[in-house]
Amino acid sequence: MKIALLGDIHANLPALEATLTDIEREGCDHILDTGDLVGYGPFPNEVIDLLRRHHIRSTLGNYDRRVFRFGEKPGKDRKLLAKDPLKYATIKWTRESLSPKNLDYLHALPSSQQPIFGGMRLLVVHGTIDSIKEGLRSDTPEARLEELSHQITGDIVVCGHSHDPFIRRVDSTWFVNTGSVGRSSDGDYRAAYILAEIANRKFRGEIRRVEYDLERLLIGLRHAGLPEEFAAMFQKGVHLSAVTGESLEFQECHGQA
Ligand SMILES: [Mn+2]
Repeated sequence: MKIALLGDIHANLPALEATLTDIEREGCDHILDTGDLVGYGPFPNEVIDLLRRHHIRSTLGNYDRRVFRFGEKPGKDRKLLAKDPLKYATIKWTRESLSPKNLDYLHALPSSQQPIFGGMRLLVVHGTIDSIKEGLRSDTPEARLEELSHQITGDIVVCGHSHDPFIRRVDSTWFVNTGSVGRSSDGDYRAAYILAEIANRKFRGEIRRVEYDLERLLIGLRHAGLPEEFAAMFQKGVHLSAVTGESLEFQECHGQA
């Protein structure tokens, strides 16, 4: 049985479309999503519509949650604006752009899923069972994974959030991070997902990277009037702080000259 494990799409429609084409070519039986459907990208409605059309089972991510909570507590929103104006900009824009139907869809996403495939129990979360915002990485100490493995009953933990794809095994538990379909941060703009095979209680996984139409994404960003830093982030495949750090550095150098 082939299963595609993906997540952190972040409203990047061209990346999701290219990934689904690759998944179809591989002939997957199921697709599971670790969440963060929206945030930063200019296609939140299109991404949710496509996921729904393909009956992809999504999990709640921290951006999904922040978007539907936006406006609930004005003090919290003001705090976000002061601390992280770019994050605030994308949350506000996404909230205002989403159709009521798709906002309801985000609201109804489960914070975890526990499907069983080929006799193996999966636990799908955005971060970890402890926190939606805990990002497991390829270099997360093994002791932390061990600790988490003792808290669960599953055979395979499928997570996202860190945008750092990996497949690791600690004792008898597999930890799989899907990486990010829409907003990779390892310097390679391409989409990432995991192609998994489960048979006779055996798991095998492969990290896939998929090219997509970056230009179409950049045009979408411009049309939406989203901050220019987002375009640089997607284009370079880096974390947002890397491009804002760069532009600050540039301004400083410029100032001195
Ligand atoms: Mn996240």
